[in-house]
Amino acid sequence: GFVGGKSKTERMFEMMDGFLKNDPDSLQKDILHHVEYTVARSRFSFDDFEAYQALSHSVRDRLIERWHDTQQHFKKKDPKRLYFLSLEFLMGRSLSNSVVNLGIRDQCAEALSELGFEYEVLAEQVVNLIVCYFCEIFYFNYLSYMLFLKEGDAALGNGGLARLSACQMDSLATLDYPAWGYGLRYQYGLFRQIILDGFQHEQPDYWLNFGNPWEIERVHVSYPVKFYGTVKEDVVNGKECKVWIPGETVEAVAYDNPIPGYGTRNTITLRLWAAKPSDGCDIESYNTGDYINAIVNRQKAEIISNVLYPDDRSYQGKELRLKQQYFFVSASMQDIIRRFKDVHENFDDFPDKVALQLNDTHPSISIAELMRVLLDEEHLGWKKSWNILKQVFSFTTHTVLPEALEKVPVDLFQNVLPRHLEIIYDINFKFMEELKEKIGQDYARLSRMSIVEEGAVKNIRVANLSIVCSHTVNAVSRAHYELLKTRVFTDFYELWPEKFQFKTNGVTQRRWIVVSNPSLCALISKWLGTESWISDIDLLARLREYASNPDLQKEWTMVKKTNKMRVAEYIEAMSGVKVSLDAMFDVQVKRIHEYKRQLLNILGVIHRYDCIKNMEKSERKKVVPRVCIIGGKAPPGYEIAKKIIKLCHAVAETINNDEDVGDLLKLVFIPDYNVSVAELVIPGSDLSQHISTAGHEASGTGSMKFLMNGCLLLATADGSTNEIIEEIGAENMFIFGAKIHEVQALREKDSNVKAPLQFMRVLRMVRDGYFGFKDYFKSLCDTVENGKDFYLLGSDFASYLEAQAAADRAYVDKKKWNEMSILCTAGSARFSSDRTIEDYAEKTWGIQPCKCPF
Ligand code: H53
Repeated sequence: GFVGGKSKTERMFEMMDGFLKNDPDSLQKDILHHVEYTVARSRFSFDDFEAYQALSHSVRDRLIERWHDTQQHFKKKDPKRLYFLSLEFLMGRSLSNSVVNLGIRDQCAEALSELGFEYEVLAEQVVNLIVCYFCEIFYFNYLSYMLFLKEGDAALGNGGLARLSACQMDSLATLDYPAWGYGLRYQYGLFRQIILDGFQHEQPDYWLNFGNPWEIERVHVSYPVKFYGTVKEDVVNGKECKVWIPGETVEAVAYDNPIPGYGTRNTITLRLWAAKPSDGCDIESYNTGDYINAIVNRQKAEIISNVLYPDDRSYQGKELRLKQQYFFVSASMQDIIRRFKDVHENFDDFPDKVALQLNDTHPSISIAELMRVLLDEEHLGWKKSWNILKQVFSFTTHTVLPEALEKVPVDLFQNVLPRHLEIIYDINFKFMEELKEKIGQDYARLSRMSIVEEGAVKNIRVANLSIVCSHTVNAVSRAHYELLKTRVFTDFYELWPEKFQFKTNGVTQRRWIVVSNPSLCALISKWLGTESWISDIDLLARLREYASNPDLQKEWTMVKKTNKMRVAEYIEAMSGVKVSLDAMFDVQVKRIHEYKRQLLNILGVIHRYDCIKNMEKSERKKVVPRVCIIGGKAPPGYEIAKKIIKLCHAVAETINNDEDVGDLLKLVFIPDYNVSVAELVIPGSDLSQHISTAGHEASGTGSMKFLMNGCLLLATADGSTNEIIEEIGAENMFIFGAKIHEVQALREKDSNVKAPLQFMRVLRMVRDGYFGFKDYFKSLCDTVENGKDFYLLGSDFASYLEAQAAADRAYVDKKKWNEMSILCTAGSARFSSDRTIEDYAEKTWGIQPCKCPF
C-alpha cells in the first residue's frame, strides 16, 4: 500500500532525497540546521565552539551514511572478519581526520568561510594563543578555556601501543578490510599533565564534558557481564558440565565510533563498552528497606569503565584492572558470537569467519572466555572447543621489559573469575602433559613455560597463556623478534618456531602528514604530480629523484619554516620563552621512562651549555644555535621519571635566563604532550631523538612520524630504528651508542671505566646544586652513578656527544641537510601502517578486502 505502487525501500529512499551532498552549499545548509536543531542556538548568532559542534554533526551524518552502507555490505558478503581487541585506543581529535578521509576539507572550509568562520580555527589547527605563563591561576583558567573552546583529544590510551591501535584502525578502513575494533569507553582518559614550579601534577581528563559527536550510543546493543560467584557441576543432555553462578552482573552498553577510510566508502566500527548497572531485578537488596543505599550500590557498577590506568609498564595485580579487562572482553565476545550465530548454525565455520587479534596481553582473558562459552554454553566438549580456539587467536606483544609482562595473582582470579581459572588450569594441565612428552622431565623448563607461576604468591602468566593458545605470536620489529627468540620467550620459540613472526609497526600518513602537515602534503603532491601517495605510500619513494633539486629544496625549507613558526608561537605562549627560527629544533617527545633516557638528553644539554659558557666570545659565533624541546608524561607513581621532568625545568630555568648563552641554546619542556601537541610539534622539528638503551624499545613509532615529516633522526640502534637505517641509510642519520648485543657485557664492566670525564662533570653540576634542588636530585643522580647506571648513560655519553656534533656540522650545510630531510620523507613508505596491516591481513589473520560499492 505505498504511494504509486513503489516498494517500501524505494519510497524511503525518495523521502531521504538520496545521500547527503558534499558541495559547500549543502554543507552550509546542514551546518545551519545543526546549529538550530542540534546545538539549539540561533542560526543568526553562534560562536566558534557552536560552529565546531554543528560542523561535526554535519560530518557525522555523512559518516553514518557510509558506515551503514559498509555494515550492510559486510553483512551481505559475510567475509572472514577481523576483531581487534585492545584495552587502549589513542584516537586524538576526530574532526580534521574525518574531513580529510571523507575528502571534504575544502568544501567545509568554503561553507564555513561564508558563514564567517575559519575551518582551521574550528579544527584547532591554528593553536589558540593565550598568554598563560604569568601565574598559575591564569594557567588553570587557560586550561578550562581551552577545554571549552576546542575539540579535546580522545585520549583513551597511554602511549605507543594505544596510538598504534588508532593508526591501524585507519589503515584497516582505508584498505577495505572487514574489521571491528573493540575496547573500553573510559570516562576519564589519560590524565592531563600540568606543571607547577617545574613539577608534574595530574589532573583528571573528563573528556566527555561537552558531549562527543563522534560516538553513537547503541542503547539496544548491551550485554550482561558476570563476576565473582561459584562454579557448580550440572548435567545437561546427559553430559556433565559446569555452571557458573555469578555474584554480580554489570551491563555493557556499546558506543560506536565510525572510522572512515580514505578514498573509499568503507567506514568501519570501533565499538567501545561502557559499564552501566544491570537491569536484573535484585529484589532482596530492595527489600531490606534501604532503598537509597541499594541504588548507590547499583550505581557502583559504572566504576569499571571510569578510568584508564595511567601506567602501562607495570602491572600490580589490581582487581579493578582485571575487571576492566574481563568486562570489555566478555561484552566483545558476546557481540562477536551473536553476529556469527546470526548466519551460522554451528561453530564449524567459526575459524573461517573470525580472526581475534590480542593487542598485547590485556585482552587475553578472551581465550578463557571463548573456551567457557564453547564448553559451558554451547556444550561442544573439550576437543572440539580447543580445536576451534587454537585457530582463531593471534597475539602481538609490545615489550621486552619483564615488568611489563602481566601476571595475575591466582587468588584474585579465583575470586573474580572462578570458572575462568578452572579453564586456565585445565589448559595448562594439558599443555604440561604434551610438553613432557616432547621435552621429557626438564622441570626447570617446564616450570618456566607453565602458565601458572608457583611461588609465595601464585600467579597466572598471561603472556604464556597467550602464546600457548594463539596460532601466531607477533613482534613489532625485527629486533624485537630476535629478542623474543633469544631472551624473552626462548623456550616457546624452540618449541614452536613457526608460531613466531614479526610485523614492523607503522603509522598512518593520513594523520601524520595530510592532517597535521597540510603544506608538506600539498608540496609532495605537487612534486609527485599526484595525491595517490596518500593511499599508495610506495609512491613517496619517487621523491628521492628530486632530493637535491634546488627548487624543491627551497619550497621544502619554506614549509619547514612555517611549521617551526607555529611551534615557536606555541612555546612562547606556553612557557614565555622566545626562540629563534634559525636554531635547530631538536625534539624528544614521548612517555618519560628511564629506558627512553630523557636524562641522557638533559645531561647532553648541560654539556652543551657548559661548553658555551667556557668559550671565548669569538668562538661562540661558530656554535650552531639549538632549541632543545622535551615533552612527555610520567606515570603518576614513577618517582624517578617525575624527577627527570623537574630536572628539565630546573636546567631550562638556568640556561634560558643566561645572557651569555642567548639564542645559542634554549631548553623547553612542552607540557601535556598528547596527539594534538604531536600534530603541531612533529612537522616543526628539524631533529628528533630516539635514544633508548639498545634492547629496550620494542619498536618505537614516534620516529616514523618524524621521518615522514622530514626530520632527521638521532638514535640508537634499537627497535625499529634498525630497519629505518636500512631504508634511509646510516649516512643520512645520526646513529650512536652500544648495540643490542653489547649491552650485557657493558653492564658487567666497571662503571668508572665506562663513563667519560665529561659525563662525571655534568653529573657533578647537578649533584652540587648548580641548578638548585640538590637534595631532590640526589636519588636521580644515584641511578646513573655508583656502579648502577643500568641504562648505560655513562658508557653511551661520548658517542652521544659525537652524534650531536655530527648533527651540528650537517645543519650548517643547508643544501646537504635539506637533501637528507627529503630523503627521510622519501624513505618513510615502509613505515606506513598500511604496509603493516597488509602484512597482518595476509600472514596472520587470513582476511581479504571487502569493498563497499560507491
Ligand atoms: O608499544 C609500541 C612500541 C613501543 C612500546 C609500546 C608499549 C606501550 O605503549 C605500552 C606498553 C608496552 O608494553 C609497550 O614501548 O616500543 O612501538 C607499539 O608497539
